[in-house]
Amino acid sequence: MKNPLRAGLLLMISAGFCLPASALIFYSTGDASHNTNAPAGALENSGWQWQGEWSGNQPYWEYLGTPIARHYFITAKHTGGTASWDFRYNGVTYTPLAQYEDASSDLEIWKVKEPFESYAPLYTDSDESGKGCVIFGRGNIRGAVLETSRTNGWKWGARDNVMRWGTNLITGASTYLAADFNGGGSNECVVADKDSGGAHFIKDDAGVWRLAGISYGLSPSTFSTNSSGSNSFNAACFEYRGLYYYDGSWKYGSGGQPLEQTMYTTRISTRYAWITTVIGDELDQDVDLLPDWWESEHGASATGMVASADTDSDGFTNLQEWIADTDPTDTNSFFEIDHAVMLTNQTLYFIGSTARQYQVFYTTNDLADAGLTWNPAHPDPVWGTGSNSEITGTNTENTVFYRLRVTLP
Ligand SMILES: [Ca+2]
Ligand SMILES: [Ca+2]
Ligand SMILES: [Ca+2]
Repeated sequence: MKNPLRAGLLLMISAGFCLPASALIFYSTGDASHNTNAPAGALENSGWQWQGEWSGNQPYWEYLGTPIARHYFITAKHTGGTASWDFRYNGVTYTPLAQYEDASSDLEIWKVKEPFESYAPLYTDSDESGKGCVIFGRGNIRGAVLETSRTNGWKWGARDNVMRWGTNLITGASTYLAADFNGGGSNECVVADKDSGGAHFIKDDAGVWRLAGISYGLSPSTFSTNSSGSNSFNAACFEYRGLYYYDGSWKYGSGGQPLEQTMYTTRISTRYAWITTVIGDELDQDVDLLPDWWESEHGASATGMVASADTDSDGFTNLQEWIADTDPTDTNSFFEIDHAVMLTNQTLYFIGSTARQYQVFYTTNDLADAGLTWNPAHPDPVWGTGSNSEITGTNTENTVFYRLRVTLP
């Protein structure tokens, strides 16, 4: 039985039944401040920067989610999130708009209203087994030693809602990624209650850290010292011979080898097709902010354009041309104010995309002034209307400079 990481919630899954998981518990230390800052060195940029917080219980940010496209983040279905919850990423709070539950796994994707400025690449290869992974969680810390007569694990301690990172080695990859709790280095961890939704990142053969899994649960996670389970407790345990454990029924741990708890993680690579159907046109495999479809249309392949390059030498990078919805292969197609008519009401004309929003700003400063102030010339951004797009300012100054801003919603 695999126990998903949220205490009290039981999920039926094809492999048996599971109890959800939460905060990381380390083999090497019970120090609650261990690994509470972004990993450095060989593990720098291994996913910490792509963790967002997901909660319906503010001021506590209970779970984690990972942005995977401009308007989508992925988390664990068994967290039970609803549209009334908030998602917070890099200090910005995002509004959930739509929920997509995977019928075949514990994955859940949410569409949000406001766009993400960055998002994580996905692990799509099926070679996860044997690779190390970096894990993020914000659940329970390590509690009391399980048994005083021997060291075989720790009970789940208090929940401090602090994000931590740890590592483990993936030893199996089928429906879930599996990793054992057996002391593999100073950062080895397993998940505990409220770590659900946290990400597991693996480095691919090209050296890019990618989202490979979402924390699901542990097997077993509930133990007892008697056959009835009357004094049951949750624990991180690397040797449960001599203890009773719950696996659909109470069983006794026995045998000739140590019984190590196994962590199960919902696998991204086997659900990639479903993920791409949800995020659709926003799929951006190389996470350079240019969607695959746009790179395919204008470049050599779905990942063949360089965002910072100016392919057609018109002075605008490919990323700027995507934002403005201009043609990155046509030197005559770029973002500009076409002309202005200066009457009582001053109107700017431009070629505007119907898929982009525009706003005019003005300043009465000289453009060479330090601390130039730009003011909106009209209240709200407006959608482009094609080659005849126009915006009339409501400002009344006699001498001003205008500028036009384009936004990708
Ligand atoms: Ca791209
Ligand atoms: Ca260009
Ligand atoms: Ca162009």
